[in-house]
Amino acid sequence: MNFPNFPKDCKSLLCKYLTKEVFEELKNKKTPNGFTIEKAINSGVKNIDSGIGVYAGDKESYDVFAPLFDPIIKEYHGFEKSDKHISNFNPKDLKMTNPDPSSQYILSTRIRVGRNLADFPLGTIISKEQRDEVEKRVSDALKSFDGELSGSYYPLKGMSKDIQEQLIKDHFLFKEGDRFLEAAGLNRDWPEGRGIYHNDDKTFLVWINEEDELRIISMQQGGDIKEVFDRLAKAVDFIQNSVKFMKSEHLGYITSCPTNLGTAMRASVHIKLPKLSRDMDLFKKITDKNHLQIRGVHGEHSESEGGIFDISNKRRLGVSEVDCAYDLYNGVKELIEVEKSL
Ligand code: ADP
Ligand code: CIR
Repeated sequence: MNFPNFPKDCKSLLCKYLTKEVFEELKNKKTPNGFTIEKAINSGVKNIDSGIGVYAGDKESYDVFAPLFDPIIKEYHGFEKSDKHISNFNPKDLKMTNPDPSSQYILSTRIRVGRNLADFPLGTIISKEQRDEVEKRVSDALKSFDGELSGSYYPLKGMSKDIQEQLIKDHFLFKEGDRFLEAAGLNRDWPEGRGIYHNDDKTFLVWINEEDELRIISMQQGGDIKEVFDRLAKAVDFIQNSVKFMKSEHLGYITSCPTNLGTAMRASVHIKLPKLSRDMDLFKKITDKNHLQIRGVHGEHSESEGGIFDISNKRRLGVSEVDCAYDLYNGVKELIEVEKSL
């Protein structure tokens, strides 16, 4: 592979940090699973509008290709090589009330964590047989849930298009044909090995074999961040009793996209801010100050609709799970106060 040519206006972290020198240093390297720099950068090379543009193939990718991953991790999470990642997923340390008790602004709250299994490569290079094995191990583990979290596993293969589309529209299921994931190798053999587990109320869900092997999700209407967090903490604790997650001392939970390392947690609200969103500079100033990201209402790379935005924590590494939830809480409180004042 030759050094890729990025257009002048390319804003991805890939094109910022993939210098000719870094490329020369990495171009002949391989991880034990055979992951190469060509595979790592393909998504950002094919999608020049990427924000980041790189994916990992296994835990070792983050060491073998460190000259590219390290500066990206530093810029995205503010996490230095010498920093330590310390986890705290203890609900007792999250003390907060609902920031919008009358549900005037917050429509819904969702918190997810990404996880991958310790014994397999990441989805970018996993084989079909390995992916099927992940699906089996995880869906079997989920069968032992009882009470509020008990539910059923619905494989994507065989699901009717109507049901699939409704689940996507209602924000419960991952979308199909994402071009960033496609170029990263994450859509190979679609829909084999993919599926969704959920309880009856759809307040607890697990996506299997999308961008990460597991996305464990807690969500509900309204703005009770703590209730959503507590449910997720309980579920994650339960799942890790039966399956071993991929983890590193330095980078926390290992995920295919470097933006998800560490806690792999994205805590978000769908929030209606019709006045503030007329002044996007002010809106961005508040979200930047509070380490928050703005997404559209159908998730990443989607547009906002009707003044409703998806607001979530941006940092996930070098901060704890409790910190991620506080980032969301503090930011949302300020956004609501400003919206009220306008
Ligand atoms: P992820 O959070 O898993 O990285 P996306 O940004 O693609 O991925 O979002 C996945 C889905 O979750 C989308 O349908 C999105 O609308 C939905 N979602 C995210 N946050 C919320 C929320 N607070 N309330 C309801 N749905 C949400
Ligand atoms: C991009 O670079 O824009 C995509 N590869 C997504 C990056 C971050 N989002 C994610 O991990 N879902």
